[in-house]
Amino acid sequence: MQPIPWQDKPQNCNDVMWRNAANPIIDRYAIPTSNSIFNSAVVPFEDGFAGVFRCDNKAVQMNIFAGFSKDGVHWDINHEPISFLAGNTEMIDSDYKYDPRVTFIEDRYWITWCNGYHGPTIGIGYTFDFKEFFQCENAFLPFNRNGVLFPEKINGKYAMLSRPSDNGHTPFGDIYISYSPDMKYWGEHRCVMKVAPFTDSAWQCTKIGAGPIPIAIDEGWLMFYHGVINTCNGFRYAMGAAILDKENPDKVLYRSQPYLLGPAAPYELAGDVPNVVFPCAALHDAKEDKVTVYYGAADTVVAMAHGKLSEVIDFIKTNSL
Ligand code: BMA
Repeated sequence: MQPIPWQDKPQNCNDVMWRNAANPIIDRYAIPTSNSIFNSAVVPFEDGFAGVFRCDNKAVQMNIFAGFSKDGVHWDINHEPISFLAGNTEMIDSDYKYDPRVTFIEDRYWITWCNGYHGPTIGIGYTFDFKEFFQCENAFLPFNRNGVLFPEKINGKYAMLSRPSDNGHTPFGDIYISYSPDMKYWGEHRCVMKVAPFTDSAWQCTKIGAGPIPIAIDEGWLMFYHGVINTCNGFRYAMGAAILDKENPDKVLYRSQPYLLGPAAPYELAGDVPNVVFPCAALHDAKEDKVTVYYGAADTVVAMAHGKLSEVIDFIKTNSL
């Protein structure tokens, strides 16, 4: 397996997570049709990496595209969007696709995304090779966003985080978990985590949503997520993290009171939607004690942030809400 993309912490940096100096690693115009490429997901694949990328075109239509990389930093993104064959159901409508997540479970790569079906809900698909893709039943009724699968079955069932929402820019939102025996029928919906009180942790007081696929650690599941505050100039999206119980992930063990990464770099502060840090994927190496998060910046480009796994976990525990 390829080493995960990494850069050591700059000497003058006191933060737990730091930005890659080459950010943004994917430019908004990286394919001929794109207006912006952001909120995208990557996984180890063959002798490098593969990913599913949100590329909005210049008509500002949202769709997802496959891409490949040897080192996780330099990406070749297909110029045509993913076209799906019927998976575990007849072909279902998809007015748009955005904010993909990807994980390998058992024998294939599963993809979830925000699927346009009479409004946003959670679409599911799979691929074995990132060439041929299959679309399954939507997981939930509209409206829902931020569907994020766990990378393995929990108590014998597939598990997915999601964030019930509205048809617009949703001024609310908590994280729920649902279970499925077969990736088709979802139930046993439980609340995982709600927004924080304004006076305790204002950056996550308006809405929260799961980010990358949760990472299995000794303490439970490490879940990076985005938190939003509604300011006089609109929403501001930052990244925090929580640790969920391994067997019962609707139980939150720790949750970061301060954010781990907030909009501060120029490419996070300015773009099509200013002040957005939106994590959708993470690569980790437990032996090397490394985690690299991929995030969309200002709804325009893709960037990376790095941290020592043990330091991130320590930070969440010692700065827990
Ligand atoms: C959310 C989604 C994300 C986007 C964010 C900030 O509702 O649309 O794709 O990054 O808003 O605009």
